Amino acid sequence: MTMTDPQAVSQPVERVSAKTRLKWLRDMMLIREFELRTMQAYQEAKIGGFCHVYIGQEACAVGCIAATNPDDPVITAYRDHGHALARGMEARYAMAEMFGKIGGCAKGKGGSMHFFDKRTHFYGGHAIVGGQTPIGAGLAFATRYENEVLGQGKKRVTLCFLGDGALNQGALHEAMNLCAILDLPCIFVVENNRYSMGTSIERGTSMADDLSTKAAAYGMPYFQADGMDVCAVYNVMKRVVDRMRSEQRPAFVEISTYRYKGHSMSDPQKYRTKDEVSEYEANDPIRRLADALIEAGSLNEDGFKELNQSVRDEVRDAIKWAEQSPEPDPATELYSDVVTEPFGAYGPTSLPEMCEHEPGEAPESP
Ligand SMILES: Cc1ncc(C[n+]2csc(CCOP(=O)(O)OP(=O)(O)O)c2C)c(N)n1
Repeated sequence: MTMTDPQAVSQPVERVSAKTRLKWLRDMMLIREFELRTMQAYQEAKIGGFCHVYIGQEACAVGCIAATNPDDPVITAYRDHGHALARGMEARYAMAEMFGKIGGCAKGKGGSMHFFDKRTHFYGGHAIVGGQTPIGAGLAFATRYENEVLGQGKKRVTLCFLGDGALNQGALHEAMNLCAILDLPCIFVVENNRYSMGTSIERGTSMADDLSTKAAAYGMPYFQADGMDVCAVYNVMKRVVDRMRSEQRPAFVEISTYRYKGHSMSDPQKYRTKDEVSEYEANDPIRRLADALIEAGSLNEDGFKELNQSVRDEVRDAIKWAEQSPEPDPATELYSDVVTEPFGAYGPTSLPEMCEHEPGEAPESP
């Protein structure tokens, strides 16, 4: 069985309307502007904790998410602002979350790395490298269970984004194995930005020049996309998503991309040269799409400036809203939204024994 699917990657470019591509351009520009202003706010100490920006990788989130239905679950790691915005989270909820304010998507309790928005089926935002992958498998299990056992809902696919650094985490391999043996419709999307903090993929990952081997180990079809081209990402992902929706099994996609900024806000970036960064910046996904639209007569420089102004206004509004949003009140917020054991505080009773009770029927306190 060939793991790569040359057909899927060499098929002619799908026709996407200019209107849709203009929307993708704006979505990418919004993420870029959001991240630039985030960096600024972080430097002004308005944002605390860890903060990882997505600048350079915008085409991955936008192209992939465009290929899904709005109720397909999406989950990712800590570099999550771009995915959340691409999924439709409003910039003000995202920014207020960074500011630790009550108006944030997680009431300011999660911060930059822990965005969450059930309304848009965006399940985070996870800080432990690879930690999101078993949860992605669980989301895929839930959708199949809901469809096939409960007879509710429809066939859905889960998009589980991860960085190349997560390729070497045990949790990912357990998740991939489970998805393979249980036929779970989870698409593992590796955003290969070539670095895991300061470690290059060549130094940290076996078979770095052929990640299809990782998919082959679990019998998953493997696909590749150019992450600096949103249309290319969409074209590959649309086929993968459609195919996995009907086949209801897992797949593995590698998207080649690059982050222009450091790993986090405190990264001196000694592991790469300025020339290397400039080389990727010269192939910028936003400029690339804007140029293609201009060449096709669907956009002109004035239209581009207008788009720029509208995303600036949206992010400025988000910052204002975040600044004005109150701090969470510890008296009410410290103990709310805290998940405890389903039948009360965890005591000496073992969980399997507790699970024998019908839901809602609490056992005697131990
Ligand atoms: C289990 C675990 N080990 C180490 C870390 C520290 N850490 C945070 S981010 C990171 C690098 C991950 O790189 P990658 O998966 O390539 O994602 P990227 O930052 O490139 O998006 C590491 C090692 C962590 N958060 N969790």
